[in-house]
Amino acid sequence: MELTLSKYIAFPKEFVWGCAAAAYQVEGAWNEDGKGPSIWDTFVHTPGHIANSETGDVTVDHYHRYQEDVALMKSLSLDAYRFSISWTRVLPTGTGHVNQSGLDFYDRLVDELLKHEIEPYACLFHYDLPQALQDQGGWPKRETAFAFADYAHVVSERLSDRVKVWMTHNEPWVTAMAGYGDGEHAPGIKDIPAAFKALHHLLLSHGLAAEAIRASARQPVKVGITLNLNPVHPASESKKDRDAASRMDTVLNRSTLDPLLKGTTPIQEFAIGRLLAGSLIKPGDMEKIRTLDLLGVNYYTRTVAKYDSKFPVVAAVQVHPEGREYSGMWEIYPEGIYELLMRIWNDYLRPLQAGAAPGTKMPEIMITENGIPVPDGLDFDGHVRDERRIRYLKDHIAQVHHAMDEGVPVKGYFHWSLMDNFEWAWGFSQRFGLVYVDFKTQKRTIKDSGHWFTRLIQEDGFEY
Ligand code: GCO
Repeated sequence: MELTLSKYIAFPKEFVWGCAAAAYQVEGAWNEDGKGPSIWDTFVHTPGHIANSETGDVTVDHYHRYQEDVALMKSLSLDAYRFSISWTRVLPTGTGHVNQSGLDFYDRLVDELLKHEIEPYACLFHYDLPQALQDQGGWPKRETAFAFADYAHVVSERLSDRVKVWMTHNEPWVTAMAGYGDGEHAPGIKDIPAAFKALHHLLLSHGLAAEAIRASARQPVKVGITLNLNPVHPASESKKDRDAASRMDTVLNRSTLDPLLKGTTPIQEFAIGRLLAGSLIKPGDMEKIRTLDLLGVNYYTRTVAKYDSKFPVVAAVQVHPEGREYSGMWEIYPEGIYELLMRIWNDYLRPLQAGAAPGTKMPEIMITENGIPVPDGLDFDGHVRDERRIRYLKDHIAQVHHAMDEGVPVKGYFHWSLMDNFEWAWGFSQRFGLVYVDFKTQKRTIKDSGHWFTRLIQEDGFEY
């Protein structure tokens, strides 16, 4: 009989435990109180883009129910809440006229969080570009980066007396590649050169916004970014597949990590990059991009890559190995979060430990998203017995702890997500919350995983 000795996994008292969400996915009120249309409002109102033609018009109505939701966060004992700000609620056309009612909502939300001793982590951008700016070219256009910096200034001026931690972007790679590359996300454009231009301008806008936030901040602030990162494994040990995995890693991971943490870009390793680099990257851009107080890592799964010449740029395709466990969207691969943290530490952060050159101070590192979509439901007694999510949490948080044991200074973990919400092209079909939402009645019910997460936070650890 195999004896599996359980062990207690303990975290430092100052470790930050939180949940993450995003404006378009939870707020609703898509056209209320002066808010302008974003590309997601346009995208979901165009038939064929979203499963079951669902929209975020109302979603979980956080705009009106934020006090109830903050009380839920308190009951979960969260230390922090990572939310995003809707650019068009603040600047309806992206530039110019400031909608004070929009800023007032975020004022109220921040005050409610602080009243409940929950630290606000404000993310300025989570996919929802103002439609008016997309009409002028969107992220493939360099001017958009400067408009973003102006937006950052407006928000920082209003909130930075209370908000100490700022993320400029959520997953710039997804914004660029899913929005302008494969078109799965808004604005639904399929143009690979445009996607690479968008990625560079998104990273440049991070640097410009960081300057703007710091310039208008009314107290010392941390400015970070959150990146979607996956360890990439070859589908076989063949040279073709190993080379395919290396190319996939360059496009998926190094395309954001290198500029932000090394001040270089690997895109010239590809023909498309060599074609674009000269006109796209202006003198001084890479220095502007290389500024980071906090690196947020969004981890869900690994990528298994197989050589396939049919696929442009990387000549590789993601495959899904047999015999593995899958959730509603991905392979479940807990060791991947350990592998990823070790890679970031060894390849990017530890070399900065000395903090030699200006602007190369080693940033803090946090897990800013991790979670699993499973088809939860209410049992007869009103409970949501989401054991799979509890197992996912235990396995992944144990791997984070393993990386910390190996010296990686992880400072926090944010679960994706607080509540079930609108999962982009998947509509409401994928539930990620620690809190179950009946989308018809808006009734919130804390799932068993939410109760487990609360005990973890209160006890700073768990039996594994
Ligand atoms: C992302 C986003 C979230 C998603 C979550 C689950 O990583 O795509 O940050 O908006 O909802 O990751 O897919």
